[in-house]
Amino acid sequence: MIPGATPYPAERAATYRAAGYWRGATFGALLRESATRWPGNTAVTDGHTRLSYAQLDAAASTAATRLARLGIRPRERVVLHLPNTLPYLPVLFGLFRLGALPVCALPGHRQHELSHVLRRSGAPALITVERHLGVRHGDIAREAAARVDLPAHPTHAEKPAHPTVFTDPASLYTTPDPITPGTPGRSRHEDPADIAFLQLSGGSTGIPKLIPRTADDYLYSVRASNEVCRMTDRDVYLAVLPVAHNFTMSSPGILGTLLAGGTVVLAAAPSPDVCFPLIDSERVTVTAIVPPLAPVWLDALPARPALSSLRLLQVGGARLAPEVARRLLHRMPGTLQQVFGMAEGLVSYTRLDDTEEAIIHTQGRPLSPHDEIRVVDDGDTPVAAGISGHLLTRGPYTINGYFDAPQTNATSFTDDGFYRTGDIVRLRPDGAIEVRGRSGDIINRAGEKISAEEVENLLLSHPAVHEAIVVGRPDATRGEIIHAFIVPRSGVEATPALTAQTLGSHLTTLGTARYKFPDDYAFVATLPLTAVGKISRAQLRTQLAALLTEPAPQPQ
Ligand code: OOB
Repeated sequence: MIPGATPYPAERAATYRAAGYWRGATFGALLRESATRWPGNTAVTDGHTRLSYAQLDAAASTAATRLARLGIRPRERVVLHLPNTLPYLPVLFGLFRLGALPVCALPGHRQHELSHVLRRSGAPALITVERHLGVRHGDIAREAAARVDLPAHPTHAEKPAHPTVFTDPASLYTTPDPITPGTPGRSRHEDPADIAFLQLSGGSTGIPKLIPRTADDYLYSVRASNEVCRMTDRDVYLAVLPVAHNFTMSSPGILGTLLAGGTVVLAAAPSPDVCFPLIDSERVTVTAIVPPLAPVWLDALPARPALSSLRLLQVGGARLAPEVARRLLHRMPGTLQQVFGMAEGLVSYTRLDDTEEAIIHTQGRPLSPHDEIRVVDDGDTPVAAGISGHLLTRGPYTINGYFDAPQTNATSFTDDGFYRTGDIVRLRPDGAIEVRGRSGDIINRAGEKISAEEVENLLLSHPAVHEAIVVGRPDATRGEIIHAFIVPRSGVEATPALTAQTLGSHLTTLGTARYKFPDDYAFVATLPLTAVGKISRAQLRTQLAALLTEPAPQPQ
């Protein structure tokens, strides 16, 4: 196994193989098999250009060959920082076929996040586009790469000192390649039991953590998701959220669609004016959104028979208010499905034939009969049935450790291998999960997971900031927004030296993803402390709640 990854214990691995969950298939082989069964079906389109399965298969092999010629080697990590555009799939599968490990960065990531991810993964290369929707991704990536030093190579003195940035992903597969014909669908470098790629977590320790997934575990979750969602070769899946995200990638997402022989449609943006015409013109049957998009889509809902092809609308990534769920169920065509998942593994779905009550009020049941669920109190003791507690889980597609992070792993996993999800849940007698909140200092802003500590560290790097504490504040549309409490250095007044604007510019200079910027600031003289002298986020949240419920001062 690739160093830095924590393998599944042998006994559990044997159980998952015996149960037929882990079948020894690889990502490269998945695409080859679908291309053999459905060569002429459209595999992927952005609404303009189409690639059939045969074309996508050939494009992936061409990309694998070109990437190898560019110096990428099996087992090397390559950061993929691509928006939802056509090249995503040929490049992703090209890397799989080469036996290199894609590291799926989110399109919203900027210099700060990308440099961390490059450093942590040891990736010698990053693939992005020069520009997309007005953002200069190429510049961002080059700046990120310049911040990262690659270890000197013992024999190749001419090896680059920093990761290499590629900004023309389409050129990796668009013109025919003489070496391509005959390229095997499954490369000899792809090992189904070893790490095939890395996803990123929102992170609670200040840096995005790398989540190593094997083809065995991931493809099992995709196959099982296809069963739950009843995917067939007639399905058309609209990728609204970034393809890099676990929800879009695998629940059942683009991989489930490709496994079933269906068509993936890539949306350039999640807005109704982009997505609704695509749903109608491509006859989309399944799509997935985050809760904050639900009211936006509902408000824009045109008269029927528009969107009439939709049979399944999935909502997940953050808490869906029951009232919004009810409106979706009654006003959107097709069935509503709540999806509670995490890039670390566990995915829970409401089933297509669940009662209306369960679909509105629960986050469904775990995907696999072998998903082990524990709900425990602060001391790791299981709580009584029906009581809320911390959700711990392990199973056939949940990781056993973050990549190369022994310290984090010591606290994020129990001694017997359960992952501490950080979610507070209640288990109903019917086995359904109700997500009540989070225990960690993660802010869930419109489905984006933001580490309070990470934003605090960024704010603290401003010379005029003495202390910075960031908490989530309830918000009607986005679930939570980011509220920062700032203690200026003595002698520095909040204005003009330190304002929301100067801190915003500071975060921009650092290259921070926009979604991590605080929505609101409070400049204060001191912060409340806990009994042991730690800054009390809990107390700040209470202060904030009191502040928000107080009537606004009336003008005299
Ligand atoms: C998905 O994955 P991540 O890794 O971005 O975030 C995981 C966390 C969960 O631990 C939970 O706190 C929250 O996001 N979450 C939900 C939720 N779905 C995710 N909280 C309440 N209700 C839900 N339905 O977000 C993800 C991965 C695969 C499928 C779907 C979502």
